[in-house]
Amino acid sequence: MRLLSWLSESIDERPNAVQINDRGVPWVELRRLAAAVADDLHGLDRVAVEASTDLTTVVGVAGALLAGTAVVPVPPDAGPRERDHILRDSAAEAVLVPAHGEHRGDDYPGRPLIPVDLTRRADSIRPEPDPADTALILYTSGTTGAPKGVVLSRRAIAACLDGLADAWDWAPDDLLVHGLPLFHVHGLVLGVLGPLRLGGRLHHVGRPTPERYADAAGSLYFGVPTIWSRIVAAPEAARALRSARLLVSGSAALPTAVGAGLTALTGRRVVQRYGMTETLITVSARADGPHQPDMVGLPLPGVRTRLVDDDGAPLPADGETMGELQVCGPTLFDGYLHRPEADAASHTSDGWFRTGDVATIGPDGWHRIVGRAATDLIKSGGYRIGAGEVEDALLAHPGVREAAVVGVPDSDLGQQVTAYVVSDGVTESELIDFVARQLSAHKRPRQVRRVDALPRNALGKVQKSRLTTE
Ligand code: MCA
Ligand code: AMP
Repeated sequence: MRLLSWLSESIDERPNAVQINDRGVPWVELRRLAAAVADDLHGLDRVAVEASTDLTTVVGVAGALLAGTAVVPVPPDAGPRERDHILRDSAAEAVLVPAHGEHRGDDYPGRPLIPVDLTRRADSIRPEPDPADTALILYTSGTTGAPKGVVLSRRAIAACLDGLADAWDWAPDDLLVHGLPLFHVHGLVLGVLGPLRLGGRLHHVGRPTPERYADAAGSLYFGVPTIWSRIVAAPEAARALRSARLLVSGSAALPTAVGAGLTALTGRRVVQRYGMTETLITVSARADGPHQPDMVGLPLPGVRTRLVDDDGAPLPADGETMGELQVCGPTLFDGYLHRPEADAASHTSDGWFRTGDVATIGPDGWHRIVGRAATDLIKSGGYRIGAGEVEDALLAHPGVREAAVVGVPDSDLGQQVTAYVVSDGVTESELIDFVARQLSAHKRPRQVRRVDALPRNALGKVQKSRLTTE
């Protein structure tokens, strides 16, 4: 079966079947627009895509995948530091950009720009690439250093989407609504490639405000907990979601009160699912199955999970014992680009992926995610942010002598990026803007606190736990 089977075969002429912000096209049109991009890319192995929230991103990604060219999404607001790293590390041969966008040629020095032109169409049909070929290289943060490229095969994406179609009864009569960024798994793989493979209609509302979710009248909604929490705080908008079939939450822990509040206002329970960039979605509750608040569900078809202690010894699935969650199965990535040592560190000798998440598994197989083992990976608004990358960006400022970044609990974002700095002659807002200009804006500290010195142990290592407690 083709990766984008619905798009490749669709004769569906309904208007606005795929709508991003205010611009929509029927499926047949999208197929012809993507075929024109595929013609332009013929022979390229890897192309970067400026992943703005725009129809051109969907057309560009679809065109590349039809052509068998691997896609490297670039966050549209990535500053020069982050963008240069992604382009250099991925060795993308060209960049797909909106034909009439506001990007500047010097944002992508040394790379040919290929415009995605929504006035061009083609009818070419090409053979389906090998399922083992790379579909996406997604850049994601580790605890230290620059983001790593996560290599995802066409086969892994197909396995993930088919598993979710089964779990959620996702079908061609669904209207999927969301407002997620198009450069991560949630918004791009589930939120765009999902409809391109499984059919239905897609309405991306742009910014995910409660009012826009309410007005879209979808049957299936995706959101991160921050979005659901803002919807609960807007009861009128929440009530409009009563007509939806399924509300799905993921990317971070859904607070119990938010899930309960949403159910009270909509009459709909919230299905949770769990995954990572490296593993895609591995565990989910079912649309037609039992509901357990605070739990993320059962493994998807073909996925196996286990809990281990600090020494890697197996732990019981008794619903109480906490351990590191390890996973294996058809949705897993093919490794980090050029990082054999990171591959080795993240896998066990018998080939399981170490998620770094602490979980319990019940006798009934239901999973509960307790939290992350490492404190240097922050989840803010559903975005994964490496403390080390933000610290490196702060230290590039001449006024900053030392920096330590932590995630502080926050009722809106889950965690808030907070920086402690030893600095001279620079204000809090200057440092926030300095980071926002170098990296994607969501990685900027929301607060910067000046300290005289960072607390360190006898070996000179920063003791981050003392920063937030003292
Ligand atoms: C603010 N902005 C700035 C600055 N401050 N720009 C430059 N300099 C500054 N100092 C801009 C931002 O760029 C943005 O612009 C606007 O102001 C608001 O940004 P922000 O404050 O960050 O928005 P927010 O309200 O805090 O966003 C909340 C959110 C967002 C919408 C929930 O966090 C979000 O979209 N989260 C989704 C993350 C996600 O998809 N994660 C999935 C990872 P502009 O207006 O242009 O936007 S994949 C994953 O986890 C897996 C596999 C899974 O399980 O799903
Ligand atoms: P990312 O690689 O950005 O997709 O982030 C993956 C991480 O998000 C996981 O390792 C978890 O810590 C977290 N995560 C994803 N889904 C959930 C969920 N449903 N509940 C709790 N944490 C989640």
